[in-house]
Amino acid sequence: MKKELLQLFEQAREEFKNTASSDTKAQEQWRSLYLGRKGKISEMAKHMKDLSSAEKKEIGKIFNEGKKELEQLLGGEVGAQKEVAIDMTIPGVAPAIGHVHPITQVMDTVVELFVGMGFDVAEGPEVELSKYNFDLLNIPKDHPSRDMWDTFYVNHGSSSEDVVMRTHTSPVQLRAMEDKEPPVRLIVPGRVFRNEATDASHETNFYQIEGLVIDKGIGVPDLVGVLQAAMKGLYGDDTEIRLRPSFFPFVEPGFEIDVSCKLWEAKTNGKKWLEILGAGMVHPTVLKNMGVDPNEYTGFAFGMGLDRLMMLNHGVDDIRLSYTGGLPFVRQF
Ligand code: FA5
Repeated sequence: MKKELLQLFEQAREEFKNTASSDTKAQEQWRSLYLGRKGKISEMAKHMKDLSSAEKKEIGKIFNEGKKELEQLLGGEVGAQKEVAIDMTIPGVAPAIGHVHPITQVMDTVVELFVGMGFDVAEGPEVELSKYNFDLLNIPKDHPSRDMWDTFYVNHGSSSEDVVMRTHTSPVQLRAMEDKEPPVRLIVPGRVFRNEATDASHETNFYQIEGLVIDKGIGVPDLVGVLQAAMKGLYGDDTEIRLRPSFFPFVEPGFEIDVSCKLWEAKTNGKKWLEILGAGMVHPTVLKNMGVDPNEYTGFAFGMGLDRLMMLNHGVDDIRLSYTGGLPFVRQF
């Protein structure tokens, strides 16, 4: 068998020499004839089992060395890999799987927190009628308070109604109440748009989460209690909030609410307060526009900037990074 094996290797070498290196088809035929699974070398290997153990040792060595040499003729590793390439037991290459964007992560956490306090989730359209974005929220046309929101108007042809990219999530308060009766506890996450100059903390496209609670006997302490619980849930038990008087046409009284937590203090070298939301008691006119009797029911509402929460959570110092679509940014979270 030794002689036959050596002859076979010699024959394979000779034949390979006569194959042009550019003729890949001929090379593949040669590989299949000698090195293939049913090739001449594999066939001869089947007779190894009939040999004595001393012969097996000697012939096995010649066999392995010869086979390796032939594989190297094909380009060493490349030749060897051709056999490996059909090994069905090799684990596949795992496809790259993305993950949830950091702003969506914050949104999910906040929604979960409020759902835990008994709130339902509502949604509304991003392209909105001016009626919901402004009029029903006690912001009449031509009233200076409309200028608080730099609005993108949508050119939509024939209809006489103004159509806007919603400037806040507040219009969903009105939409949601079209088919609801108090008591309600709603949370509205969503994307909003403003035609404003961008900087490190302002984008033209950003995310808010709206809250609306209407019931009998609701007052400012309820607003404070719910928001304090939410902020403690997000940033720990030693988190504080503070209310500053502010004006929003759809609430009375209205507040800006700042949060103070260890995370923010550490990030800003001791700066205490970060503004994150607007809030207040729902204005009686807005309650009427919802079909709710303001003499019977009262309520509170708030609108929180989710981008700012994400920036606080991760120490991101420029909001614009969130919207670059850049993988180096997104992969950090
Ligand atoms: C509003 O949008 C009101 N609708 C909030 C509200 C709801 C008040 C219900 C009362 C009752 P404001 O314009 O302040 O308010 O925006 C709310 C939050 O959105 C801000 O505190 C801030 O966190 C965030 N925000 C506002 N403008 C931008 C911007 N350009 N880029 C990123 N975040 C912003």
